[in-house]
Amino acid sequence: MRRLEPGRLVVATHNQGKLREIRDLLAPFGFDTVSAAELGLPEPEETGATFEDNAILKARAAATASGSPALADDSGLAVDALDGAPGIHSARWAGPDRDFARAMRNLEEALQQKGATTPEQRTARFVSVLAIAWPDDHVEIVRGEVEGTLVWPPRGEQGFGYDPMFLPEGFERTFGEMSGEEKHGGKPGTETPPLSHRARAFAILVETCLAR
Ligand code: ITT
Repeated sequence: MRRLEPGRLVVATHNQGKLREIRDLLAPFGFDTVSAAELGLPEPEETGATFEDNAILKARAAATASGSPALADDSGLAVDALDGAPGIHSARWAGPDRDFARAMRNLEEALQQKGATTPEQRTARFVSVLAIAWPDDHVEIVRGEVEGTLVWPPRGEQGFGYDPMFLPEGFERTFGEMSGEEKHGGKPGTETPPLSHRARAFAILVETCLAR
């Protein structure tokens, strides 16, 4: 595994919710972060067949265009009753104007069509694959997942995307009802384990690429 040296790090995302979370997670490490959106980099087309493919594609595009290391996140919600959908197409379900109220309604409709009404029939997991790419094309990737069930109606105004529908296993509040801190769970180095898919992936990244 290659260590990420202090300095400028491009956060290769155009999603404000993700950017906020990644900046929170990176805060203790002292990088000089700038997002792909802030640099005016184009959004690469996500043509990969897996979260890994798409994370690498986004990180490489930003590292090549900026000349700095870049961190990308490809993530999504995999619903068991829907054979893993929306999965890598989670953002697309929200349409071009990124309307997640609509995406959640579509998801609920798809669950109703499958007759998925009990919590046992409504299991899902959030997946986050983080990729760091360097301008010389070297890449490191890690993956984090969190299991839960989908509730209806959506609950809470915090977080982003599908958070108001996602009740993580062992909790009584949806990600939409949690502060950023709660959704991340314990910080690396503390006794509380990380909670969200992104925080879990990040904890592995800390061990492999960021540990001093
Ligand atoms: P970038 O590619 O620019 O990073 P994007 O929104 O297109 O932004 P993805 O292709 O990885 O990102 O799509 C992931 C979608 O999955 C995202 O738009 C959310 O709808 C959903 N998602 C991922 N992580 C989530 C989280 O922590 N909470 C709620 N929804 C999440």
